[in-house]
Amino acid sequence: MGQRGSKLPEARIVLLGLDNAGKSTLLYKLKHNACVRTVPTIGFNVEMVEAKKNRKNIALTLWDVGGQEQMRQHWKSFHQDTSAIVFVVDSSDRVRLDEARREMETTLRSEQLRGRPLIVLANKQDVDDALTVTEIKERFNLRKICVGRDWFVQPCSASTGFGIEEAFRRVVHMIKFPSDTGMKDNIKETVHNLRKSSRY
Ligand SMILES: Nc1nc2c(ncn2[C@@H]2O[C@H](COP(=O)(O)OP(=O)(O)OP(=O)(O)O)[C@@H](O)[C@H]2O)c(=O)[nH]1
Ligand SMILES: [Mg+2]
Repeated sequence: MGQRGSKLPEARIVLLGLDNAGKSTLLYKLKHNACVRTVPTIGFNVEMVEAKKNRKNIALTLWDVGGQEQMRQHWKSFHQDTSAIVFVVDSSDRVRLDEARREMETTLRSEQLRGRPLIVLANKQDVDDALTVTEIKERFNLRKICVGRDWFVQPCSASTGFGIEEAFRRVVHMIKFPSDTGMKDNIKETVHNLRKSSRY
């Protein structure tokens, strides 16, 4: 189990998804329970939140990675030692649903993410005519592409907070701890490696 100053067991979660999906809005809603006005993320944001698993306190390190096209080549730098993938979808953007599906499929092919649970957040449910969970499951063909891993689709709105707590209860429930898999987490070391390996 990773141990930092907090001495809590840690697990690393990566938030991925197209630009404008709502990843940073979600991150700050979770961290500060505030609806923060965001700008497109160039690089990444990282926050730690505490949660309870099996009645024990744990720390989740949430990596929110920019989703713009030029950022996606860097997503793989965040795969290592990840306990769960949270893939955020803008359910109101029917036009880019196929693009989101392609990016998710590419992500799931990563060897480093093999067997890691996937939580798809069907975000922006507050928008009229947003795609439903059933539509997203079908359009992403999740039953087929998630063979060999646990997965779940959670409807939510990062703006209003609807579904967010439930989503993260799911994440906590589904993750396996680094101690179970020989993983470690070290934010400083990861940031150092990311800076070395990328030019954004
Ligand atoms: N209506 C609605 N708007 C949302 C919701 N979540 C995020 N937004 C808006 O969507 C826009 C993009 O949100 P971000 O959180 O910056 O998106 P992102 O996924 O971090 O985008 P990148 O950093 O470019 O990858 C902002 O204008 C948010 O206010 C939601 O649940 N409902
Ligand atoms: Mg962002």
